[in-house]
Amino acid sequence: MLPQKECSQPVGRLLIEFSSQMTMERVQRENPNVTDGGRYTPPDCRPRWKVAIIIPFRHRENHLKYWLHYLHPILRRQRIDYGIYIINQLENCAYACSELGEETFNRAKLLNVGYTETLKDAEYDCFIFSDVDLIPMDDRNLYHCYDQPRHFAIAMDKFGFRLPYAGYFGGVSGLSKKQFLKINGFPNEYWGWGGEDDDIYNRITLNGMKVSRPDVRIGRYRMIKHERDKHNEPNPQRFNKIQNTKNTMKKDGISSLTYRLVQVKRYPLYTDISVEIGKPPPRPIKG
Ligand code: UDH
Ligand code: MN
Repeated sequence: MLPQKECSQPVGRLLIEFSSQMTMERVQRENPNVTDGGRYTPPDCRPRWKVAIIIPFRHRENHLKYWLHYLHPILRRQRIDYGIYIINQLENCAYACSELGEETFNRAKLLNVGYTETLKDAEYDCFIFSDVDLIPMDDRNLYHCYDQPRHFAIAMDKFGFRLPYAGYFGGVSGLSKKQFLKINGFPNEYWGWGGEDDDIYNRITLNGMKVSRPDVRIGRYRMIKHERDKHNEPNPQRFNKIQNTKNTMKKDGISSLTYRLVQVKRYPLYTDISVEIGKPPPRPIKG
């Protein structure tokens, strides 16, 4: 079995831009060797890892086109054995189907769902969790797993191509199955924007692991510019919650995950896993 390094044939720094119009037809035309559901296995070598790439998702169809346009060729050059999955947060239509009735977004819970559901599809042993709007600017940033949990998106344009703080673990990260289970997966109780990535970072260090990162010249990313989404407002509880990871991580995680699978749909370049994940508990009323 050849190690991944010898398989991969990266070209280095890439030109990433979002000004040209992108269509799914074009992306499909340009990626004929991707098989149904967004799967690819390199024909010429046997990679060490089988990688599920998991994207938390709601109403970002335009970003997804660019993501697929850039990532499929990169992953192919990297000789990754992979499948692409978007985990789409849907609402329970028995109660509210309108845009207005939509519940708060929950990124980390969707990622837990992704872990569980992709394992039903194939025997993945490596899970890469990527925001839909983040594109690597260098294909030497290899999308597989490492000895320690990996943080890939260390130098994003929106943070001036630097790590915003030492414990930052947001954007794109990757854990082997073993590493993921060791930290009981991700928290399910972070509703709205922020904090969940810091909680995951805490889980990693509290369990005696440390984060591995690429060289800062290689871990560069562009984020597609966007406004804050509706129903993903900053979570005011996040500062308190990340102080408590030590107490919460054993009960809140992959071991306590509940959701309702609505549908799994295989498209040519990705698999759509649509789920209902509920809503935040009612805030206690202070008297
Ligand atoms: N996501 C969705 N739909 C949503 C919310 C989030 O798909 O409604 C996913 C998506 O994969 C996204 C990720 O969750 O990339 C993270 O959310 P985000 O992109 O909103 O996070 P970011 O840190 O948010 O980029 C910063 C808010 C930007 C406000 C800037 C105003 N100028
Ligand atoms: Mn974003």
